[in-house]
Amino acid sequence: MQNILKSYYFYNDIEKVERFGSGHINRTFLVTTKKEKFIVQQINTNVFKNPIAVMENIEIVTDYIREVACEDDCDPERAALEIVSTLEGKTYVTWDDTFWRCYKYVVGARTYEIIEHPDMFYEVGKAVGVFQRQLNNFPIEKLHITIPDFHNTPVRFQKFKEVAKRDPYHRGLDAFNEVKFVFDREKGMSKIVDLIESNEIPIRVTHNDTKLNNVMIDEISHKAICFIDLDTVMPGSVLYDFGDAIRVGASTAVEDEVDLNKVSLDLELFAAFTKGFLEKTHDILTSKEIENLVEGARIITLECGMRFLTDYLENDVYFKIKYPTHNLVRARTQFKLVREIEKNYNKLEKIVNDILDELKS
Ligand code: ADP
Ligand code: GN1
Ligand code: MG
Repeated sequence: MQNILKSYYFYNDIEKVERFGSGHINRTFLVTTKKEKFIVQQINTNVFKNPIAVMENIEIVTDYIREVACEDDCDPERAALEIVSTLEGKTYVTWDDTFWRCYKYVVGARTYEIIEHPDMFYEVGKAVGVFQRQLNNFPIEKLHITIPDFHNTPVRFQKFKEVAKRDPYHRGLDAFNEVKFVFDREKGMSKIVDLIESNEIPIRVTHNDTKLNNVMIDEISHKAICFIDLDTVMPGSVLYDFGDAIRVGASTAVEDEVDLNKVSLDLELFAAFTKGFLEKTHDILTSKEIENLVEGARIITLECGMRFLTDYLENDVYFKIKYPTHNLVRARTQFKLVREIEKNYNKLEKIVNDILDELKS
């Protein structure tokens, strides 16, 4: 770690280094100096096989947001994540086989694991919409595909099926109900991929990981400042960005809640987010995209649960865990939410349509 930190101009001013955040992928440290704070991260190269491509994507997207796309309601100082270059002027630093980077800490803001008030989620909805708006004219061909088929749900299902059949760690019996839950929903899993392939919905620049703890929220105003964790910015479908934010933010419990009675989908939160999101995007999205927002939430929640379950069956090689059944617990909460979305499907679609009618009137 010393060797990494020595690559940065603030090395001699460092007062404290501590582990930080609750992301499932990277190793994150908060570095406090006399004057400023920084986030120093070891990129997970098991997940990101080409970290240089990841950094190139982040650099061009954040530069674009700051320089081209920051509208009047956006503070250019905090509009986008800011990479801190090394003394040699590089966006990353390597040591042995490890790969590191540094960001400025977004001042006066923090992340949340659970929404505390509908107004807060309305602001997050606006932030997902603003992100989409800001990158609407971004030259998408400049982006690297850093994880192929990241949100290709049928491809994820094939992987799940193969692992479930092989059951290499004999965990399948403990997860019998969850494995069945996924198999029962094979039909319909390819809806978004099919819409993309038939050109019925467009490919856009998307974040692909819009869960709540990837958005910085102002500590005083509770407005959403900017998205962080831009590792998965890639060409994709806006349906996943909408859906992934709903998956976490409209849930009444945290992603790894053990007591499933506490896990449900809060329709008021869904409405608050959707209102903010559509206010910013209704004029740029196609009607086919808007028609499929609820399906986007259902599919991404199912996909995420299936990914947790696959990882459980594979003995936890992808997501960080705190105890042996952590991934199984996470899969269960996701499947409870899928059931909730299925149960309330018509109500959710009505919420979307009512908001749209209001915006158009
Ligand atoms: P992971 O890919 O592991 O989720 P993240 O980039 O999301 O990694 O970082 C983990 C956590 O660290 C975030 O949820 C957030 O709380 C915090 N964090 C990351 N970057 C910043 C930043 N620039 N400013 C403030 N906090 C940050
Ligand atoms: C991971 O990195 P983090 O914790 O923000 C994962 C997402 C999942 C999410 C589930 C690169 O996000 O795809 O939806 O966990 N990121 C990657 O909480 O796989
Ligand atoms: Mg994260």
